[in-house]
Amino acid sequence: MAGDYRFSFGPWNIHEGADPFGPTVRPSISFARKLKMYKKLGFDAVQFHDDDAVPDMEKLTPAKIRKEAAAMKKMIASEGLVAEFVAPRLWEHPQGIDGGFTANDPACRKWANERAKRCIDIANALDTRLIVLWLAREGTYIRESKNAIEAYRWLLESINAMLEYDDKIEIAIEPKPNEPTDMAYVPTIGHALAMAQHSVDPKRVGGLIETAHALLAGLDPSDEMAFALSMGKLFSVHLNDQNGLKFDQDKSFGAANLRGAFNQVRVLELADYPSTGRFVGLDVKAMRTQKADVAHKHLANSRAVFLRLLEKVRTFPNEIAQDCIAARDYEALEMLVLEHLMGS
Ligand code: XUL
Ligand code: MN
Repeated sequence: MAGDYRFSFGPWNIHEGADPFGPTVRPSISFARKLKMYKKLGFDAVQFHDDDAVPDMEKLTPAKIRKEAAAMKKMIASEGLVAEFVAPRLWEHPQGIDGGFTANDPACRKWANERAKRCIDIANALDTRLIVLWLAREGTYIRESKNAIEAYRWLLESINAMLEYDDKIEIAIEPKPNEPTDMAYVPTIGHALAMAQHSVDPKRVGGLIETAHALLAGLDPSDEMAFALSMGKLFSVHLNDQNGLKFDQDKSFGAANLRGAFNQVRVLELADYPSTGRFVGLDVKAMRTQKADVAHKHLANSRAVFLRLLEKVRTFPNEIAQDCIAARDYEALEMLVLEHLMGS
């Protein structure tokens, strides 16, 4: 029972297992084969980086990029899938080495703004209005290397340029406090939504909240979601999990903190998230130890955990909870939650 929730993931979520300390451990799976896995795993939409949709786009003219993106649209449609969003992948290109939108070199900033326009062209061809900005290298390794005031202004100018390039697109900023940079700009949803309000079209700028990113910022993911939901600004989520303050783990949803996962499902349900028409995105990685033929289980498992927790949310004894709240007996409420999660 999926409720009315619809799920998405990105092709990078089925991967070869390389990490900073070791090479790949599984063979690559072609994009066409990955697409065939989506429906079987219970997913309806594909999250794209611009160059997932149009590989080698830097070598192509804008017209050719649009043509290849249109071919990709046909390919996903033939599998019964839609595109959820497109995100400009600035962080792998040499010109994005110091960040793109906030690079000190004006030539790099120009490149990033042009690339963002091509990303919008791709989104149009894929028939999605949503652009995700994960601001990977927009930040610093050492604080003195940039003027942060100037950098935030450049970032806003880039967001405005995107909104002005296309009056239909929506931008979801995906905050993350660190990694790959030491200190990232826009580390929380509060920063993202403050920028949104200062843009030329605030209603078209919102956020995508990833569980692990909120945890890395020392914040509660469900409250981060609630903050955006209270303003109608939660444009997507990246559910996953994170075991404490370390590298961005992208563990399966609920794997480290099942109660935390319950609260994320609860807040989405409280806001009737499916009625917004938005997708529940997952951003999960298989463990490096996983063998190739079972390196997709983390996706189906994360979705299954979401649906089990949805059942827990929907069967939660709300009346008893209200009595506990009225009596301000939060110890009783705590036990009620734990008993409910453990089952009888
Ligand atoms: C990085 C991350 C990205 C974005 C998409 O931490 O989460 O995969 O979600 O660019
Ligand atoms: Mn993510």
